[in-house]
Amino acid sequence: MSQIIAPQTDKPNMPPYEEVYRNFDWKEVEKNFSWHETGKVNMAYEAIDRHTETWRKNKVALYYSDAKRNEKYTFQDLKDLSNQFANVLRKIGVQKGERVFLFMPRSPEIYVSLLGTIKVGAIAGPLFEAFMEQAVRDRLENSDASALVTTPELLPRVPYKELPALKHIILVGDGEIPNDDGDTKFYIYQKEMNEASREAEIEWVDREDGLILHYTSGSTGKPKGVLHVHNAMIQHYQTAKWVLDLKEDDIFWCTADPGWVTGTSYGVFGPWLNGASNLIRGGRFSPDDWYATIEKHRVTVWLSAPTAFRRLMAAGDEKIKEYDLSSLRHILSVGEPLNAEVVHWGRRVYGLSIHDHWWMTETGGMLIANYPSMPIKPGSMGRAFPGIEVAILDNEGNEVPRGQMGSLCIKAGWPSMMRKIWKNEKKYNEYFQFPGWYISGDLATMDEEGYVWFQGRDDDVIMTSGERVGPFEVESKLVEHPAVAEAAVIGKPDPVRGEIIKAFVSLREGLEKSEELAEELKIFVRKGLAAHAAPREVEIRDSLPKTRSGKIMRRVLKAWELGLPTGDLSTMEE
Ligand code: 6R9
Repeated sequence: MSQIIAPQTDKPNMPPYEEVYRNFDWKEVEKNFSWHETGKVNMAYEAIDRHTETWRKNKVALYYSDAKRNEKYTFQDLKDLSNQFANVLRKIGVQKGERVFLFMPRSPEIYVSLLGTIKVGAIAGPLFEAFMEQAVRDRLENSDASALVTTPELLPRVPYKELPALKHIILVGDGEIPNDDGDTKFYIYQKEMNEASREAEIEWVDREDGLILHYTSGSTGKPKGVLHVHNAMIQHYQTAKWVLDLKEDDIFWCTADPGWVTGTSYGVFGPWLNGASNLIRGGRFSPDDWYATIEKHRVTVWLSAPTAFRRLMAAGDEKIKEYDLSSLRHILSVGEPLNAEVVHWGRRVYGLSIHDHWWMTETGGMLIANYPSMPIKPGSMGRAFPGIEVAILDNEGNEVPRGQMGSLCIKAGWPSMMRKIWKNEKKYNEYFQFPGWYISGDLATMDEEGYVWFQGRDDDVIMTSGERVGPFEVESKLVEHPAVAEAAVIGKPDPVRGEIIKAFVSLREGLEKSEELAEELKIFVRKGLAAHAAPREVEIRDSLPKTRSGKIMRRVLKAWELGLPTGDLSTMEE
């Protein structure tokens, strides 16, 4: 198989793997936090306020830049601002446990709102800015969100008059409060902030109280609300320390948006719990912009996704020579399979191995990783984090021999494990069908040394450019179009994006297929759901393969598409 690459980093935070894996205890990690003794916990305090009681008070916590803004915030600044926002929420009457959603383009205000929300003990719900009306509605409806922070530009996508639980909307940026605001009260962020005090009482909560709600897609049904609790900080802290290898002088750049779990667990919590400086870059991906960002901010630790690395690879090695990337000392990747080829390319052009690691929205934090202290096997996701037990199980829940493919499962009970699927206990229980084990839905193999190799998803979930898309959501949108009778959506392998979304549709009676209609359907999903969820290919067919019970057989379409054997067709309709 592929070669082994020896560790490169000098003095990594993590001691040698075998030693630490044997002796690790999460209980010891808790001792880094004062709530270990007091029982009074709040993530925002541990991530921000705590550092203002030390010399880190005036250390830059957040470097923010986009095309228009270029700003710095110290830990003290973030403490003051989040206190102000907490006071805004208190003034309008938001209580502990209520859901406060954040629907904005990347900006410092998202981070301030997120921290302020957590300070009052409310549960934060970050939404990706590209969501269109249906996606926004599903999430606000399911969570019964009582408050929303958004911008005037995004407000038209929020059907607030049809969301009875949504009582307050706080608008960030210049804009008018709508004339006809129904039962929802509107506030202007800057005005409220200006009037709010910088002193605020923190709502001390239980370690098992709700912190954040991230919606994610499964293969069936509406998106699921994955609830994480304050206790997750134990895992965020330790994984950021050992996997991200964050040190006092680092400038850490996580390229993920806070609408996705990577953008909060490792774009907010992990680094700040460690007192590190975070860089946030707004705007869209472009190779020049990204390299210029690393050069300008002297980024030292960089966490991104395979799709970005593949696009940078496609942009050519020459481009890299135009920038000074010498500040980089550690690079990481997550979200999709990182091809061994990309690891080798990284070593050639950046002089650094890209460290792949694995986890999911549901797991709240990293569980399997390549550590700076451990040799890398390119193409592998690495080994179990200390305190984590990984097993590859068969359909009965028995461990398969090393090297054989099976279901990637984790011994239940790590600190950042989700605590709920919001209002859906049945879904939650589906993850735990083998007693004591969490079933990830991924297929993998494990080698003799415990390195885990990703083999695919066990379901129909699509991974496109690092974003998880449930086929059902896209299909539901497509069938809303008046021309569409039925729709089936698959992920089609793509060298750059990992997978692209391909939709198969059949039309209503009497309608003719055309190129124009196929284009129109792509736009329909883009505008109605989200750009990243829009199919890049639409194929109009006379009918779709179905089971006798009427379920559309996505796997058959996929096999046809890829020219693979279709497998068992016994349940297929004539
Ligand atoms: C953090 C995050 C989770 C799914 C997961 C798996 C895929 C994540 C991977 C990987 C191959 C890796 N995935 N890391 N596949 N290699 N290193 O991505 O969360 O958006 O919930 O996605 O992503 O299929 O089950 P989320």
